[in-house]
Amino acid sequence: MQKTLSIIKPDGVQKKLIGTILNRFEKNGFKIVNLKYLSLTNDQAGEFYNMHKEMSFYADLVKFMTSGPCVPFVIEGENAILRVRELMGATNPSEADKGTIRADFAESIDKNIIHGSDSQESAEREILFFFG
Ligand code: 3AN
Repeated sequence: MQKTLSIIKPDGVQKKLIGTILNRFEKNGFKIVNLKYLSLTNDQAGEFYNMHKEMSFYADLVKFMTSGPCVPFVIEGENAILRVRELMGATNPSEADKGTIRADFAESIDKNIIHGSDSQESAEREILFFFG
């Protein structure tokens, strides 16, 4: 059993996809074990993505993540970290496999609907970040 952190990003909330996305995970056998609806401040978004601080897309990423409310949630299940990322699809939706959340709903690499922790270490850090 593993826990991982996912976020329905501002574009997902704006497009009224909260229920659809949570259902994707529930129907694939996962449990949602914590959830919030909030707006990130600049400082919070900057800290959450601090590993990307040197990247050209960092400023736009922070701007996008603070552009509206988002829904961070904790998913629990077998091999959750990897399987959640499989259900999300590739970072760039044009490269995401058919039937994945990003292939079905995301517009572009910078507005890509959903986040999912990429390792055990990230999952622990990110769950702590949102849920203490
Ligand atoms: P993932 O969310 O698939 O783990 P990361 O961690 O590499 O992807 O990137 C974090 C976020 O930064 C992505 N979800 C996306 O919103 C944004 N991002 C990543 N690469 C790019 C890029 N080349 N151009 C614009 N935004 C990007």
